[in-house]
Amino acid sequence: MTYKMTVPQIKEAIREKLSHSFGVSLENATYEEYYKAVVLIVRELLTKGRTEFIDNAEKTGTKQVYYLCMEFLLGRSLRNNLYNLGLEDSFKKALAEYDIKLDNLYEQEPDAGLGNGGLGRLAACFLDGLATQGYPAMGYSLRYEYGIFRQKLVDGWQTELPDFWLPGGSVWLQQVPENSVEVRFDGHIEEQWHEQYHSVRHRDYTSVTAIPYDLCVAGMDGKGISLLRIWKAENNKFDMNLFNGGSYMRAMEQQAMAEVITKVLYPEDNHTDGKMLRLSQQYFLVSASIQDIIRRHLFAHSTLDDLPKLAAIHLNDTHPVLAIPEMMRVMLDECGYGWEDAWNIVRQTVAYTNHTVMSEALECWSIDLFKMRLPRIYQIVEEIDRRFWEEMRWKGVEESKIYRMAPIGDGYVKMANLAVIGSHSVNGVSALHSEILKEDVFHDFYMEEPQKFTNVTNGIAHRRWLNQSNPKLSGLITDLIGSEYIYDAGKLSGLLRYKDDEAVLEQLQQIKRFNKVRLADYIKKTQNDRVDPDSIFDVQVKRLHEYKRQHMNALNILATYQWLRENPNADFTPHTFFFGAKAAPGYYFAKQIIQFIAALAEKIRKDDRVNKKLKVVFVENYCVTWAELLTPAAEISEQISLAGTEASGTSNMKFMINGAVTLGTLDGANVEIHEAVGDENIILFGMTASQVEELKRSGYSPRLHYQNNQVIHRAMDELLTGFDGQKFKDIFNALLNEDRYMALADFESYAEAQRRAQKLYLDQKSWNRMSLVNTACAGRFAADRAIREYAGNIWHASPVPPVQNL
Ligand code: DL6
Repeated sequence: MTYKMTVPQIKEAIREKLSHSFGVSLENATYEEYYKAVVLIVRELLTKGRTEFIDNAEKTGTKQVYYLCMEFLLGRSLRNNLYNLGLEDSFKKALAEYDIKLDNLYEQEPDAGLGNGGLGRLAACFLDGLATQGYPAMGYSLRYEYGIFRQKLVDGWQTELPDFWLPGGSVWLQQVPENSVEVRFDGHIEEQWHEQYHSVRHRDYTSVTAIPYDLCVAGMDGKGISLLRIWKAENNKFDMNLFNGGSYMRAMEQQAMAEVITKVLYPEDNHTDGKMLRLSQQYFLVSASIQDIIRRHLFAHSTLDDLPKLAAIHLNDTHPVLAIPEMMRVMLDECGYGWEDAWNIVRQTVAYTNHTVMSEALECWSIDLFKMRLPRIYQIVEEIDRRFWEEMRWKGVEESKIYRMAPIGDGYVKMANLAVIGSHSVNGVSALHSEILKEDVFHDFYMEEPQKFTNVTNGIAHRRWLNQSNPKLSGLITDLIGSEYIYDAGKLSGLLRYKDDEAVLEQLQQIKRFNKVRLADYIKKTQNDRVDPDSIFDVQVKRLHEYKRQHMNALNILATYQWLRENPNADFTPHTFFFGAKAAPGYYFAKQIIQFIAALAEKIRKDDRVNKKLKVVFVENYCVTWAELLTPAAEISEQISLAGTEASGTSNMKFMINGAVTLGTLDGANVEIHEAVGDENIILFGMTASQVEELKRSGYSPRLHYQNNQVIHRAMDELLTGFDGQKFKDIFNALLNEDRYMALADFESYAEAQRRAQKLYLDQKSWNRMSLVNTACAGRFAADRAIREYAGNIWHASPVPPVQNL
């Protein structure tokens, strides 16, 4: 279908929407109404495009991809959809004729913050990649009323404010009440054996209605459109008797209990706290989604036997893993399948991606809680467990090993084990991470079924993170190598031809400066802080977690500050360190690190001896929209996790494509970035994953680093004496006594890498060349490539054939 709209058509559509949907004239409409009118126009186009795309997929029997994930961190949608549909210019012109700036309408849109960080943003990038590559895909998630909290620092301490995104965000959502499904919790199970068959009755359950809301995501040129279906929990039972008896609150209770399921996104990243509500959210998502997938399939087919041929169900991390027993439940209890057949179908359809090696994030649910809330699902998991033991014993596997691999053990349901057992494919998200899964986290499983394990390195939606966020750089690239890279990011390598072209390198530098000024202006406007655009922009933005080692970065800044205040005339290129990070609300140590960074920023800001050369900015409420401004402006990309801890990272890829140089460890996808750009275009430091393991084995003593390294000693002491009215004793003690992520062991190497970066930066020409090489080599980190690998190696799916071939 064509999405072309002429300027007069757009003008008329806007006028009509304003008048019919909002009852206002062009003259009286607010920016918000203009924004919503434009969204409604785009939404209609997307819906039409999606219908046509899916019709073609169905006609051609193209396999459908279902991507289940508790998080989709979409950010804003308007610019992305207009860009991908090729309509940005026409809308800009049409609106200008009404004296409205399209950029101002973009500002009206709240970020859809339905995710915590990398995991959720990856899912959002994949919707773009799937659509652009022409795979018919649906994402499934929850319609959280409150997304990731808004972060506000009060005296440096993170506080959390609710993020009620729906007033500006719901205009993208189309409610589809006719596709609502029932999800059952609690109660008890009655099983009956008749001669031929066995029936299962779920009694006294709590019923919650799942209502779908759909949001379309356009791929490039709109040839493919992905659909994100997010479920809202409702229960419209209102107890009139209780109400009449004066128990007003109790009359509403059931409704409130149901609605709480999709009230708020859990703000934990790489951590799980085993709460009942979280389990309810997970089951709610998978039950509604699996029922929906099966309903869709049975609408066009008479059996589920061919489901694996026509559908791939992807479990993004362990959060949606209950999809496995839920699918079994539907097939056994509602579709009359026997165990073996149902199990084969499930295993051929479902695949699982692991996104973390953090033990605190590998989910386990207490059996008591699980059994009470999900009695039928528990029975099915027990049966999976029983059969697993039987099969492993039959294969002669050692008992202790079976115990480690079984889905039930130590009083818990172990979600990662269940995921591996119930899927036909397990992958990690970078080459190193996938190796660690095989060698460590899932080693027992790997020894039994090595063919199940594979790798798909993450990727980013480069059209969003380069073309849309950095129009000047993408404009230059298009001038130099044409626009094919927009469809095939591998073509960015054509830029390498210009790596010694002084004029091009000079242009790159100017574009970077433009983006730095743009960021500095925004920081002035939003945080009333002044940043020098001629200083080095050094950025670490990601969730606050000890393993990501923001505290090592801050400790090095503190040491640099100590040195500079004693040597104020030293030769030191002005350097601005940016941090953006949210801490999980209950993660006290992470909040202390934020406080440390904020106090350090303040201390340096007030010190006239150094504040022209050194600056720290803590970006409050880091989110997708902030990332879109920070990424194009960055010159140094801090990727400094302890080797072997970060599964992949994706900000490393976004920075790289925007020409920032990675200063990092050989962790996650940094290893592949290093491979892509070569030694001379990355600043590496620190231990490798195997050196980390070796140090753990031989015994790590952080105290020795404190005692033997004067720089560390002095910086840590200042944590104790404190600054800006605060002391950081807990951070001091944690570093001295445990230092779980070996910040002190890597400190010296990190400080040296920082000095190397300063030195390299002095030669602007060669720095610009490094920057160019990074952009040129970033093609392999596109989501399009990752999607092709998932489709080819895991889902065995193909794009919808072009219409003329139908
Ligand atoms: O795969 C996306 C992203 C990786 O890039 C990060 O390295 C990894 O930490 C993150 N994992 C999680 C895990 N989950 N939880 N909760 O967010 O996934």
